Amino acid sequence: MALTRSPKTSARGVVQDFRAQAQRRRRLQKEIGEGVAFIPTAHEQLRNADTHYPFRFNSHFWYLTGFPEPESVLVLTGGKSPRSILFCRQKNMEREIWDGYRYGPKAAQQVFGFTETYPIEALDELAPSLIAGQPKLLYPIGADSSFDTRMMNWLNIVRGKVRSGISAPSEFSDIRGLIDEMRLIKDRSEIRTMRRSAHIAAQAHIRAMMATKPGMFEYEIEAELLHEFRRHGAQSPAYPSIVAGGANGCILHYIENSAPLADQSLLLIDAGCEVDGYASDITRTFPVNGTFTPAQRDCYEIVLAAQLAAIKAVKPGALFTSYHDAAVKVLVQGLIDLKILKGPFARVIESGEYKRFYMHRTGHWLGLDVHDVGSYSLNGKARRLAPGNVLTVEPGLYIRPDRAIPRAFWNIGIRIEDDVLVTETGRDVLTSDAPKEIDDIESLMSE
Ligand SMILES: [Mn+2]
Repeated sequence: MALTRSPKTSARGVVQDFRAQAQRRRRLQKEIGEGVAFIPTAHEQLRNADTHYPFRFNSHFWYLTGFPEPESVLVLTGGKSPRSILFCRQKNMEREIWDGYRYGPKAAQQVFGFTETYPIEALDELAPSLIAGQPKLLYPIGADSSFDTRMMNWLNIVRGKVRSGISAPSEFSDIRGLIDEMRLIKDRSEIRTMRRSAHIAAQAHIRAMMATKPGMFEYEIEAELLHEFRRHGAQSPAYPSIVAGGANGCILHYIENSAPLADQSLLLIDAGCEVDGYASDITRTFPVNGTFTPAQRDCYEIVLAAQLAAIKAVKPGALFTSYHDAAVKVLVQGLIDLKILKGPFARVIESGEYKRFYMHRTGHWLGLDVHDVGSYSLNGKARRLAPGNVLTVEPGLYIRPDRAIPRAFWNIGIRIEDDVLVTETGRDVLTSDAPKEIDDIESLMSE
């Protein structure tokens, strides 16, 4: 029964360890210095009538706590006597019978290692005293207008006491900036979870390839993905799965997944799962009937060569933009070779003409958010990659019907996407279990 399980054991029966989160809090407290930071989790969101969407914690809050319940706020103070304080829901037998286990402040303090915990109802009363005397106040400014309003009320209560010798903060800063910077470099515990997320998603793509036959519907393949995610313990997809047959593959964010799969067409699947908060993000494109047509093969080989060149450009010290540039060069040369674009090469690059067929960037940071936090540039210049960065590498080609282009190329939409960890010496492709070489795909699909 849910009410009696040990608070240290997760719903999956795994004994949980929150030392990594405690260590992140200590690092952030050092960054904060003299000051106080408030980091609330997400709100529960209504779906319709009285039904909620499944609760998903705020990623920053989760990164620093691992605490899964709504109605929780983390407060950190830095300086000489740092405090880490959690405000959370109280135990409530009645609600726990209906909705499930709640830690309550006492168990939360013991399991998660906070210095203090209080019921969430005490926040309005205690917040002004936590703010008083601090020179600096940090919180996610503007992220949630109801929290902004509460924060200003607490601040004004402190300001109202200035004549009695209490000082109010004069410096205000968005706490997200400091946490974003930390989240860019994944620690060992994060890398372990991201490998698991990547591995499960790769298995799902293999299963989709094996299940696909002409005449099936896109949603049938989506169901295979979802079943594979869930049966390995992923809590949910990391984002709505894109299962796009034929022309739908040229719609970048196609999520209807309602069309039948035609013989001789391609199927583009962009799908990843979320494991303990961490996203994987894989795209594979393969022929519905298991064999590439010559035109599909020509285009696929270009995208694959572009992706391999881009992956090679991912290494510590390289500019973030360099792997995109590497992919574009291969794609442009390929399109010129196929006579879909007219050279010279330098002019096509310069004019950006290729953007008709390749209109997005080659990747993004990956982590707790599928498009993870962290800036891509510093002082107006592209950031340099560092060990611990995780990013996606996902070039593509999308050819819509156009009388200037041979009909065999129409409605070919191809993207190949892997998740890549930057290491001390180069890179580690976390999603390499999902086949992408033509021979490997065709032989898997002929089984
Ligand atoms: Mn992606």
